[in-house]
Amino acid sequence: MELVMNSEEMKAAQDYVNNVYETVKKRNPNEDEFLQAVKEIFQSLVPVFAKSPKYMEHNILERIVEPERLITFRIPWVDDQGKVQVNRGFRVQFSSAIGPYKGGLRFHPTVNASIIKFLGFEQIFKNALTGQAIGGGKGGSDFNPRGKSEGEVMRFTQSFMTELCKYIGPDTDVPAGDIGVGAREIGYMFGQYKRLTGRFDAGVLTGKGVGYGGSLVRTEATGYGTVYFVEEMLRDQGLTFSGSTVVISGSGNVSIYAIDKAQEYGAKVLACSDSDGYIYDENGICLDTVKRLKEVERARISDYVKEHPHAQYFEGSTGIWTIPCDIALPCATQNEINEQSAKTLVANGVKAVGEGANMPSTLEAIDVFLENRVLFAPGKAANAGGVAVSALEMAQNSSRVSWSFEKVDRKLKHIMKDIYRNSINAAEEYGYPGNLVVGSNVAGFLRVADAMIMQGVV
Ligand code: NDP
Ligand code: 2IT
Repeated sequence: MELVMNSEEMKAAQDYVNNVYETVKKRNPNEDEFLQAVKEIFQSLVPVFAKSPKYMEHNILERIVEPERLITFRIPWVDDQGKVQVNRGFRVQFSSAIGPYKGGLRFHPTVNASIIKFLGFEQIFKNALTGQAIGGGKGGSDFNPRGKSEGEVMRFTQSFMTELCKYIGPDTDVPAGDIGVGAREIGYMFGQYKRLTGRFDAGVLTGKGVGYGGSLVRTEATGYGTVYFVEEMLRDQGLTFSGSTVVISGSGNVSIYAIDKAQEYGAKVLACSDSDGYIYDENGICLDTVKRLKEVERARISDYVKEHPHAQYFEGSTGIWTIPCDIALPCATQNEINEQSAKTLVANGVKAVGEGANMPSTLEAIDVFLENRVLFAPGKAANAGGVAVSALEMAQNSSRVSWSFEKVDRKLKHIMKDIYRNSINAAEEYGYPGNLVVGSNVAGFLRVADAMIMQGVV
């Protein structure tokens, strides 16, 4: 995204950003995803440095981009054949400027330092946007849950926690789920943490089962929050989900509850996917089938057509973006929409794109959306509902109460509206009206940067 240069201050700010970015590139070679996330955020902040040089004087950028701590560790475990397996574990404790480190854990074979750092870096700004007192962190492992037995998943997850428990705590670092980590894995981790420490530290993890300290609405929060955010963005332009056609990638936690809320709002969801391919149902996706296949049977999305023979299954997950739709919600994984897919969506008349996943659009794809005046809701704003309800779970855990579904849902809706409003206002104030990429990055950054200045050089 090119920002317009119109003053000496802007030139000085751009030079500062370019210089720090070059240092980051040198220090983090071969970390493409991390550099992509850094580049997007840095470029958005140029108008902030131009307007308030104090952030340059305190060299906030070079500090914020360096994790406070990156922990990597060995995870040995025994498979069902009695063979010893070894995976690699990560936790990045990126920023504690405004609260304890907070962010999910991802179990997926593609996990490496670059992936964990891009997610952790994004999380700093996302968490600040929620208005809650949570810093930025992320973790996970290159463990592949696909095809593993219940016993294998439990043994692996316990071994993962045996090491991770040394670094986390309700006031230190509070992990939750992400790709490949849901209520089952959080349960095994909580059990192992309790056994190792001898304490029922309810607030050490979020996304727990409702029966032992979990918050109502946490399961639904990311998908619901994404739809709440996008509805707010649509409403500003006189549009709505009601009567629209929607394509939602993925069929995991975020996708399922995005489908749920979009349908409740009167949209027709035409397609969803998994990493192997996508289904197209012209009658609108049957969510009960998707939920049973994915949440209960842990089956493939291709099985959908066995029960709904009029629907079609196509191999390859990215083909989903060739389906004409009014609203696209990428809810699977990073870089799932490239420049070509973005152009196809635009050519097919897409009006709005809302990122339920983290960084699902490449930088080039974002440019295509912005240049073509597609309403674009970036992930760190649109998918912040998950971590926001995690923070509400922490609040309930510390005060030993549990709130009703309606109460948490109401708070979630308010938080998503506030994030939208604050991001739109920041975009306007810094000279990029309507640009939620700039607006969300700026609004998140200012909160963290001000806290860093107040806390001195630490
Ligand atoms: P899940 O594991 O529940 O589901 C992930 C979905 O995405 C599955 O359908 C999976 O298919 C698909 N997928 C995963 N990797 C790939 C890939 N490389 N290519 C194509 N499809 C893929 O994860 P979540 O729903 O929790 O997470 C989805 C996205 O949302 C991630 O980007 C995550 O970081 C983000 N997010 C999650 C939050 C949460 O609260 N859970 C909060 C905010 C953001 P398959 O089953 O074949 O692997
Ligand atoms: O990317 C994310 O915001 C998450 N995976 C949720 C993190 C959390 O701590 O709830």
